[in-house]
Amino acid sequence: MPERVCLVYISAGSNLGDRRAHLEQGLRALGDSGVVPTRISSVFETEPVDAGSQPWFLNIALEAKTQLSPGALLERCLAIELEDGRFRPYPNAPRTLDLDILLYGDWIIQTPRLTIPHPRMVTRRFVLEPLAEIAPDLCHPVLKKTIRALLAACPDSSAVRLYSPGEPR
Ligand code: PH2
Ligand code: MG
Ligand code: MG
Repeated sequence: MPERVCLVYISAGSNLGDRRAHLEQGLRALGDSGVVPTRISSVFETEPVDAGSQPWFLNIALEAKTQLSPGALLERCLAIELEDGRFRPYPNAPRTLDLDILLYGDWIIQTPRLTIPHPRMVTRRFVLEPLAEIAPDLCHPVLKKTIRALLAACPDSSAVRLYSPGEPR
């Protein structure tokens, strides 16, 4: 375990069951695992991207402090998804909870199991909008652009809007 505390950014999503409760359970479980949220975005309701015909998602982004190594953080995220009841019948199936590591400090990691920065974060509005709300001036360590600039240049036109429960779509 690295001795230094690292600031990490995680995208969380849910499009199955009580979506909001799954996101809240994810936040609680991360905190209990030593991944302490320092900033949490609003909840956004988002159109599915690259996932066929599926229910819409709730997505958030969070900033957290942790002493877990990148590999240990990945294992914790996967374990929390499972503990929350995630079941993977086929790739990109609807999910109760998905926790994706976007950034780990300014580290650049490429292993068979883990690529950081997350390779698809800059092409997905459902990731960039919540992230820009909590960290607009954060710099992408490979592209050397801020999250604000990446969002402004994002070609993804899928719908991403603030979630207000009860409102008709
Ligand atoms: N996650 C995916 C694929 N597509 N679309 C939205 N709107 N939100 C997601 O979290 C999402 C997705 C793969 O993990
Ligand atoms: Mg994902
Ligand atoms: Mg995932």
